[in-house]
Amino acid sequence: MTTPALLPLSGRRLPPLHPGASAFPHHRATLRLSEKFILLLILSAFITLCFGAFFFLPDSSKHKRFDLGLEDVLIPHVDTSKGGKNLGGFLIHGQGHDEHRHREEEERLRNKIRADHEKALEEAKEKLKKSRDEIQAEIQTEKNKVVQELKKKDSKPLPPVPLPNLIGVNSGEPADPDIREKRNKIKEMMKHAWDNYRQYGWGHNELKPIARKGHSTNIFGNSQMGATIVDALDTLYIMGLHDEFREGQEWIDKNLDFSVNSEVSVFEVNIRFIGGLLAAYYLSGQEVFKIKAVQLAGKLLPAFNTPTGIPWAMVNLKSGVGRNWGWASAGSSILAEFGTLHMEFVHLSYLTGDPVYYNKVMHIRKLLQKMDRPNGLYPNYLNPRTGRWGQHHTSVGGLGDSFYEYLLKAWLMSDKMDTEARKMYDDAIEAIEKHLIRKSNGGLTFIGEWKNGHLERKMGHLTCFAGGMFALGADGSRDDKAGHYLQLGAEIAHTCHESYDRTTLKLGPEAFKFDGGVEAVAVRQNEKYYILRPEVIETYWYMWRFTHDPKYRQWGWEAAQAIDKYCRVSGGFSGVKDVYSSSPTYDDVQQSFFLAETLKYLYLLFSNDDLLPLDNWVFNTEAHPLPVLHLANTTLSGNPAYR
Ligand code: DMJ
Repeated sequence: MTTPALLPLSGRRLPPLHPGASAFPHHRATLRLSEKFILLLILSAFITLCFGAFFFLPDSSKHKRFDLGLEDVLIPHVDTSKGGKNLGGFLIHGQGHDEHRHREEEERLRNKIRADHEKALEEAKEKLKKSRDEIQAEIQTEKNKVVQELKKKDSKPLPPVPLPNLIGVNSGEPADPDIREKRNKIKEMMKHAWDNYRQYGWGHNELKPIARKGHSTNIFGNSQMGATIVDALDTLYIMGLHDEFREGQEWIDKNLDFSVNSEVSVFEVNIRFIGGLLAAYYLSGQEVFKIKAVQLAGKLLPAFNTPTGIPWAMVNLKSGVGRNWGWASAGSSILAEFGTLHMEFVHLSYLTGDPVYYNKVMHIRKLLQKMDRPNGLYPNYLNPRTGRWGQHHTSVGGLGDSFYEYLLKAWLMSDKMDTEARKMYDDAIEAIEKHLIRKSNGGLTFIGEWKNGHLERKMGHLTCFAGGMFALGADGSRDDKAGHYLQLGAEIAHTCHESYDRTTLKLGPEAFKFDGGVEAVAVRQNEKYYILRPEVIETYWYMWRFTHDPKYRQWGWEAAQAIDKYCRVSGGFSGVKDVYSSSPTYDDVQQSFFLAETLKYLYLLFSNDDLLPLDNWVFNTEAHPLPVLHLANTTLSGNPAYR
């Protein structure tokens, strides 16, 4: 027999008996006081158990009431004065006759339960006889019914708005046969990426091109939202891949459903889904994309319910509950995330006539304007509860990048009317030039990161987009420094090209240093990967548009060839883990931005400038083109900012 463990309330074990001692040392007829005490203890525990069981056993009267829905048997009442019996709040009337009736009812109940069970059993047997495909088809039909119902509920007609000037959506054919061939090669790469996703990952967010199956990450939540379809649509459209575009449209129409219990990144869903849907709408004129974009935007709005109006990083599309990334400094929201909503939200207000979206992003802007900025720089972290900065880290790469981009693009997208945004951009860029931009010993211009009071001489692949941004912002810059900013863009493009050229695969690493004799080279193993990112090619394209210097097409072609040689596999395109290794291993992910951005920028690089001209279109940070809005001519009810 084992000694019963005696646990006092505090949870601490009582001191053990001395070694070799029994818990019941004297088995004599006469019980000593301590033995009596133990027996008493056991007896009282037993009584407590019985007492507890009496109270906690399920109340059968409740079961009748709620599980079977037989309200007709039990009348909710508490008045026992008329000879009724009160059973847990429900009253059964009369004794003799009523008892008989009660027995009959019980019998009826039992029969009903039996009959229900048998029916359920029969149904289950029938189901099992069906093939897997038949069962799946039935589930799909049910799902479609629900989707149709939801559609009816959600698709309130939107007010008609004057469409902006949508020019250059299907032109750009180059006359030069060599350039045409290159452009066709990029289109072929797009087809390879799409066809394999179509075959192996359809409806999933992304593709694993080696395992040949769907892939997803936490930014998309836990449901299949077809991120690659939505992200790729406008690229398919401008490349003239119309059958593929229609397939995508059909999937979106039938399957893209946002009433899912899924926690997604507000930023990623905005730039990839809302941006992608809006661009597809403007290019093709198909209403379904506009309707879906508006439905989705409505699901993101609860993320703004914070004490400051700075949105959470993530929101559950069903419950509307938001929260921030666990890794972010002191529960902060991220500058590049809450600061990269403006373009899409302005378009949403424009298309719906509802100022709610516009007000949300303008509120963020106003709040940021009021805040102190260390050295004129915007830190990457801001706490949405307190409205205070988190760690004073500043970056033009990850965590900061597209905030600056959207200030400039807000101005451009408003047909240069939004001068407040332009001023914020100019101020920010001046501080960045002063504190973050340096020349390396070897003469390469780089943009470092501000961390804990000093400059880290490291630049990310993400930061390379800034070359294009400087060039795009050159025209209209303060003190007429257009030439200076175009030159800065060219220097960043050169540095980023070097980061590609100094690798074995001629593909750029995730981050590269300018320190201790190292120039534009990754040092840490976990910074040597290339995941099909677009930023360097994006900068080549902007520089090409503004300068027509053939070197940018040359550099873009080098990158395209390297991607085709080292990232292409029979099941699509994959990222590589080490750009300095001659036998690289794959990460087995075909990112949705490869189709949305990398291939689109390459295609535009080998197209004429009349395809999506920059005077009429502004590209969001995921390369989705949105038309310039001549807001001065647009009146939005209730919003003075639009008048
Ligand atoms: C894209 O999703 C967007 O460009 C975003 O702004 C940051 N980076 C990825 C691609 O690298």
